[in-house]
Amino acid sequence: MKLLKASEISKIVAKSDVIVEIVEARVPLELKSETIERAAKRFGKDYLLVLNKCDLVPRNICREWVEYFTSSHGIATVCVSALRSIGVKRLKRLFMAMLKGKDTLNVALFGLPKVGKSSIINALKGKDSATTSPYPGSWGYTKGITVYKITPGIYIIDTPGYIPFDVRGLEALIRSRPVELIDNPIAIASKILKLVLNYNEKSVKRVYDVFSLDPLEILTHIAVKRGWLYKKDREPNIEEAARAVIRDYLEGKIRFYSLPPTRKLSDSR
Ligand SMILES: Nc1nc2c(ncn2[C@@H]2O[C@H](COP(=O)(O)OP(=O)(O)OP(=O)(O)O)[C@@H](O)[C@H]2O)c(=O)[nH]1
Ligand SMILES: [Mg+2]
Repeated sequence: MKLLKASEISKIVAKSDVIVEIVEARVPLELKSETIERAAKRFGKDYLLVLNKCDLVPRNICREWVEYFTSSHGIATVCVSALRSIGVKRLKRLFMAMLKGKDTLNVALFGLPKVGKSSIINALKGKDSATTSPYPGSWGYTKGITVYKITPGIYIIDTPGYIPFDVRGLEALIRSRPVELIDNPIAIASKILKLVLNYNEKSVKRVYDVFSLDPLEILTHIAVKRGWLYKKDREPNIEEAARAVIRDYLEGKIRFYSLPPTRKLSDSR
């Protein structure tokens, strides 16, 4: 699976006018990197943070995240959903305003695999030009740097997913390789379930129809319910269930969202 190399970032930033970092509105802080913002500053380029997949998060929570980044950190931030075309026209208008007085505007998109970089380009263009895919490395993921013309004068650079050195832990692990190649999927899926349960106990029940706070119990339930049993001893294949949970998490099937650090956890339940 091809990822964007750190050494390629400076070259792209140097050639661009606007640097856009894409994260998911569900877990913005787990996906945001200092690397992109710093590169934009170093080259004196405009930097914009886009919280994509806002269709998976209540509107007021998206607003709170925008407020958090804009007011507390002075970062220009917008919420969009490439899939549902929410906020896309606004984003386009923003780029058109930035184009004023120039012949061309080159906009570079960066972000971890599967945050929706190529989907945003398609939403801006109004048709499927850039290939997209649901899981890291699955057919259609972005393998190279490609430039797309959005409207006369506005060019958007799509880049392969990037795993920044300062984004570690769960998100980096599940996005840096195809789900089939993840080592120890049971430990990773257990972390996902614990994270989701911490924010919203009900969401696991909604997807898997089991109420438990024990990840292994949940994985066993999924394996039994779906008939995933080892042939030799008929024991539940919880490894298969774990990979299913990782895919569901990446696909946004498990409805959950994190909250800005300024917000109390109990407020969301
Ligand atoms: N729910 C939801 N899903 C989205 C949204 N945008 C993209 N997706 C889905 O997220 C997955 C990844 O989208 P891509 O556009 O391929 O992501 P990418 O960042 O270009 O991924 P790489 O090229 O692998 O780095 C796809 O299954 C999309 O359908 C969105 O706004 N909402
Ligand atoms: Mg892509």
